[in-house]
Amino acid sequence: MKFPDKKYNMIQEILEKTEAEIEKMDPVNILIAGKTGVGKSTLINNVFREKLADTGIGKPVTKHLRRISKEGIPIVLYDTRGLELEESVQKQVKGEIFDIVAKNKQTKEAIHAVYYCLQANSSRIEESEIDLIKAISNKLPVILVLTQSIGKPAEEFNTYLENLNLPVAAVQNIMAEPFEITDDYVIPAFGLKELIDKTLQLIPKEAHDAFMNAQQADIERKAKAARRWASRYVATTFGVGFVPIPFSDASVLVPMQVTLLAHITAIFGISMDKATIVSLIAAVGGTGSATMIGKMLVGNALKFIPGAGTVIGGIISGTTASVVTSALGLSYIEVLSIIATKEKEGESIDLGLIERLMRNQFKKNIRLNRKKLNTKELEFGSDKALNEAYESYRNMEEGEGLETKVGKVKRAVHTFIDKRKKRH
Ligand SMILES: Nc1nc2c(ncn2[C@@H]2O[C@H](COP(=O)(O)OP(=O)(O)O)[C@@H](O)[C@H]2O)c(=O)[nH]1
Ligand SMILES: [Mg+2]
Repeated sequence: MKFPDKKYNMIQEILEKTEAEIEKMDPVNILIAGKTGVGKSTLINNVFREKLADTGIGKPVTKHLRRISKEGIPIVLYDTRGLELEESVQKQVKGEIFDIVAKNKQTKEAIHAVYYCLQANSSRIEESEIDLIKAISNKLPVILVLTQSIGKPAEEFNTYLENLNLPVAAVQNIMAEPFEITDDYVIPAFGLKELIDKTLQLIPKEAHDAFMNAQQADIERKAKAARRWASRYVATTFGVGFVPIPFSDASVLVPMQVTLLAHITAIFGISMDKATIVSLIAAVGGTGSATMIGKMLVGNALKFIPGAGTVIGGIISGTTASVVTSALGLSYIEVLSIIATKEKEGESIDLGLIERLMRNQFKKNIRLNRKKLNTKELEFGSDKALNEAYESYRNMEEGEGLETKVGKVKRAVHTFIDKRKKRH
């Protein structure tokens, strides 16, 4: 393991390692088929990060197929067009789909699954489309995605489809974006988490990490995947073989923590810039050299452990190291979940609040892990922990709002008083 020197820049290292990890991932490749206007782009923009249909690089690979990708997101999407046109064009599209499936087979761009989109308020589908669905299903797992699903019409269409007995792998009704019927009657979005679940069941295991990174419809699931990996990493790193180290050498923990944070960022999949990482690390360890960050992290952690008997004679045991590191990982995942949720909803993130939240969660998780370690092996929190983190962030936001409101009122009152004074 590389021993970090004083100039070691933890943040840069985390960013570089994360990028390298994502580049190393084999992308997940999905074909999205369906007539123009059914909701393919809306689906893509809501299931995957960064509004991929709008912001991704779309390259026409054939006349009717567009390959969509974006740097830093390990996914390749193939979007079709022209299926609504006359039969001769439909035949071309069909031919192009099969060509690309055959061409990419056995390569890194082999298509893993197909979302075949049909509008759920249709009454029937044409023979040619039925043939196409059957033909693709022979080669690849197809999920029939029934878009813009609304109540009864969708139910009737589902019954009609069931009777057709198509050889598809799964069917999923969705509403990718809230649908406004009137100003005060809105059908909320639904079905995307289920679509994520069904997709994960159909694509190969090797593509799971990439898919998890790219999707944004199920943030809890991202957090779970990250926790599962982190818990294994901490257990193997600080398990039986861990040699106790002197506190003054706490910086030897830094490379492990960099690996932890970089891998979490990579499997979580988040569009995060340097400023955010700086805030998160600064919150728990400062931004100085590795030696300093290492000591601060451990030092801060020890402060939060009531009656810490762990640094006997200035030695950090495997237990202490794993408490500190797992608390770091857990807090990081909780905060990433909040950042990802805000990002998905297009809301801004307050870095100051994020920093405070990271510190609070770290404190909380140190205590939690310590208690758990006394009784059984290290266990990572549940969705309850995640919900609590959301709750604290929301409270913090509201708290801020209240303060500024109070401030405004105060200022207004003073101005009023000042004016009156002047008048008299
Ligand atoms: N509210 C809402 N509108 C949708 C949804 N899906 C599609 N639409 C509407 O249908 C139009 C066409 O969808 P689009 O995604 O562009 O279809 P594409 O041609 O298959 O890519 C959009 O402009 C939306 O107005 C949805 O889930 N919710
Ligand atoms: Mg489109």
